[in-house]
Amino acid sequence: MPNPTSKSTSLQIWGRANSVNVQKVLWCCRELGVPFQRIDAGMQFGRNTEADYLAMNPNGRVPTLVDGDFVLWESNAILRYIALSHGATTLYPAKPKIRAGIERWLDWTLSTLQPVERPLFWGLVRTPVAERDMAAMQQAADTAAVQWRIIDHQLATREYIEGEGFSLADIAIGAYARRWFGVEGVTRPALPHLEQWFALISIRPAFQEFVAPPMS
Ligand SMILES: N[C@@H](CCC(=O)N[C@@H](CS)C(=O)NCC(=O)O)C(=O)O
Repeated sequence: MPNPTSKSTSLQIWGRANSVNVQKVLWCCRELGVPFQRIDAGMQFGRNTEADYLAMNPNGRVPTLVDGDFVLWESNAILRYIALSHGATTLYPAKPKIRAGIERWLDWTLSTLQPVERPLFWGLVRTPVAERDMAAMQQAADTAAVQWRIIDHQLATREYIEGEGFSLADIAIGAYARRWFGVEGVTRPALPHLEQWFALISIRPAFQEFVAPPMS
């Protein structure tokens, strides 16, 4: 049964706390002051392969959001829904060009950044030390660095990723940046704008609460 880690309300978020895609959603909720109940699911907690979970999310992945009788999966779709339904302006501005810029980064995070981050994270965090292939890990880091350089360039002329301030784009990319800067044993290129931005977003209380904890 549910293992609530926050005040019980109608908004439920299913997913283990060490999942990057769950972390993004929790971070967003806290930024907006949206109360929620998180329920462990995925990996060692199971649940996500059971019929009742699959009825909510046929992918058997986390997170899944339940808001009354409304069920939603895909972490970035969940971010958009939470922002829209709580009237956020700077997190997800209504102006088409600004919003489209943010949308671009939300899509890019899942289509381009996540696939190059995953091998590095799994190889260095979820693989026992004795089994780690450090040459392959450095190659993975070099591959990921190509994408982080794009963000570094984007941040050369602005404080936050897109828009008029801290936005959903910072949350989506920031959760992955915690992993990029957190893994050990590989060499990363100096990316000063990215580092400056990460220092800025990582002091946010919601980041500290949900994204900063030790990776596992
Ligand atoms: N594109 C999906 C990906 C979801 C996904 O792959 N979630 C991972 C955790 S980050 C998962 O469910 N892993 C299986 C598990 O936890 O058992 C999203 O953004 O929500």
